[in-house]
Amino acid sequence: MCVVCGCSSGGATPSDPSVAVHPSTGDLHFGAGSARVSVPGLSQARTIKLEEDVLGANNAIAKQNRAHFAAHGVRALNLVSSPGSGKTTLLCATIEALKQRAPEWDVAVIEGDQQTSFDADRIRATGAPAVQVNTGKGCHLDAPMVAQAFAQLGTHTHAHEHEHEHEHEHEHEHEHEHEHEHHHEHAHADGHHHDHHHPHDHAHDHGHNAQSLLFIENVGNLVCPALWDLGEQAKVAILSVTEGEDKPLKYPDMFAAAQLMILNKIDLLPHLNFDLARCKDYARRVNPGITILELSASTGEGMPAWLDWLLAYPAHAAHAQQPDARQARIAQLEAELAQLRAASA
Ligand SMILES: Nc1nc2c(ncn2[C@@H]2O[C@H](COP(=O)(O)OP(=O)(O)OP(=O)(O)O)[C@@H](O)[C@H]2O)c(=O)[nH]1
Ligand SMILES: [Zn+2]
Ligand SMILES: [Zn+2]
Ligand SMILES: [Zn+2]
Repeated sequence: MCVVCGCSSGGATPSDPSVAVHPSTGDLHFGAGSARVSVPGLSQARTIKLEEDVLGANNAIAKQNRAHFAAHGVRALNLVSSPGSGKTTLLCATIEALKQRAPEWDVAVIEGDQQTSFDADRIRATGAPAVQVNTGKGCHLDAPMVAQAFAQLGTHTHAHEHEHEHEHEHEHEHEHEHEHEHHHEHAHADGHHHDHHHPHDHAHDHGHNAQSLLFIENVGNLVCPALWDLGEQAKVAILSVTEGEDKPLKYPDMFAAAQLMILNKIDLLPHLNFDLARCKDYARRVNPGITILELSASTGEGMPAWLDWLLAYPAHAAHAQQPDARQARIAQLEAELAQLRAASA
């Protein structure tokens, strides 16, 4: 018997219960354990605990982001996809289209990429403010990155300057790291929570900023961004028809976490064997409630329905109140951790 892998002479079955071996093909499934991932040197229980801790820290900031966005009348959307699905192209087209359709809306973008700022430059070329976040080796944006990027955005600074003009005297204490200048202070009992219900009118809801969209282009990656709450109101998964219709089944977490799936590059359909109906069916299998839109960011086909969805967005805001996929995942992890503890006790 090999000490390292635990295989016995009778058959090559690893002792690690988190790895499942298919009896006939020998295929390995490292996500078969309760943690759904295998980390060398860590037990499933320890892995779950680690994930809980890391996600828990992220979630606390995400909650602050959500309150902060709400305080500024900002609706934040987290755009997730594989690399090259057309996120930046869609954003540029959307910003241009909104100039005509809804010029009163403020649009700003946080651009996540590992190394370059090409995409932020493309957004800035439309005239919309954009802040690039380079993640380096990181494969997803997290809530603290978004908090800091939001603080850099011009629209945000403007809002706070506006408050100053109105000479508010209320106290405002930011317990989290927040680099933007607050010319006023308000009391935040639970971290950064802008209380917009306090009696004197607060600049955050003076209304000039009430229709503001913040697009967060996540790092192109269909795996990690599903788990990370940035404080957005909705995740929008963009799948281009060149990627194959089975992506929702291959990356179920991502499509389960999204409220909307955009099928992009439909202008290419005549050249492909992409089965639209099957793709939609797969997406609905992992997420029965998902809205699906087909469009081409290049030709503009299908853009009106996307703009309708964006502009009707208050109707979708209820999602933000409901426990999202990630919270459900944490609850599931907690339950599994409790079971593991009970089993080992
Ligand atoms: N034919 C066609 N090409 C498109 C469409 N949308 C985007 N593209 C092309 O797809 C390529 C990738 O588009 P991007 O907008 O850079 O994609 P992205 O998702 O921002 O890429 P990353 O930031 O690298 O993840 C570019 O060559 C675009 O011109 C579309 O609707 N139809
Ligand atoms: Zn603020
Ligand atoms: Zn991009
Ligand atoms: Zn990641």
